[in-house]
Amino acid sequence: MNDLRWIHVTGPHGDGVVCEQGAHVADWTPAEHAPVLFLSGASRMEPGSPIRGGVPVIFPWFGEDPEDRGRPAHGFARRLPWDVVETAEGPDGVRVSLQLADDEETRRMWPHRFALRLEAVFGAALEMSLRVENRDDAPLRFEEALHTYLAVGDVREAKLRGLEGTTYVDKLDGFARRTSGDEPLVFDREIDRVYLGTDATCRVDDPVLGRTLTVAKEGSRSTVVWNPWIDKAARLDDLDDDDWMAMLCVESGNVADDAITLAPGESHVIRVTITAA
Ligand code: TA6
Repeated sequence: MNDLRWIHVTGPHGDGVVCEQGAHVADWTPAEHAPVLFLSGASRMEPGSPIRGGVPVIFPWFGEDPEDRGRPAHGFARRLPWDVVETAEGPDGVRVSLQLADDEETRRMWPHRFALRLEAVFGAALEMSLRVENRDDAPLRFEEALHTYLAVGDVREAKLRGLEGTTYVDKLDGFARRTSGDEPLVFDREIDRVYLGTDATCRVDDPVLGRTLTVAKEGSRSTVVWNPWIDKAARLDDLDDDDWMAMLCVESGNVADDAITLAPGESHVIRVTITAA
């Protein structure tokens, strides 16, 4: 049976799970806390299908195929098997490293040579890094994101701080560009926004679970905030109808205006640190 392969990590400060497909962090449960990442119970768990929840690795484009050629939404990296490079106990927790390099299949979809490396440290914090290397002899332009699904008690009671006064693209209103107000973000409808030019740390206050989740980042200028709300959740067959209440995507990447261009041989790293308190 051609099943997905999983790496289970346990440590004194927290446990985690990574799927080799997509180097997909599927769970992080710090000691003394409930799981910090949302994972859909209805997710397809089969080779080639994106996992709904956790931290999908989005590369080399964000959203629909930019050339409208029918290539997979959010790129191909999350659908392919990565190679496990290392699993090692360290001072901050257990580190798992995986890599993906171009091959005939990726070059048919995207004619470039590259290498990706995803590292995740599962401890009192979840530390993730995504390194992109240009192995081509021409410049490499790409979008990327660590598409984090946070677990919340009830999104209607949550507040997101850190994106006040920030320009965003509203994907629900013809990609119109707006600037957010001075108040924390609250959730009473579907939201799908790409905040641009921001390296801000985001904090999600969750009064239902009695915690604040912090998403700090380096090397990322875009933050995407998404909740499907009732109607879109009902249309997604890999999400249970009420799951919209239990999740909030706070994604760290480089999208649209913030896309990255690397010279031959150059590399770029995004780092994301998630904590619960
Ligand atoms: O993160 C925002 C978004 O681009 C939404 O528009 C929604 O499509 C979400 O990603 C999930 O995309 P997926 O391809 O995983 O269903």
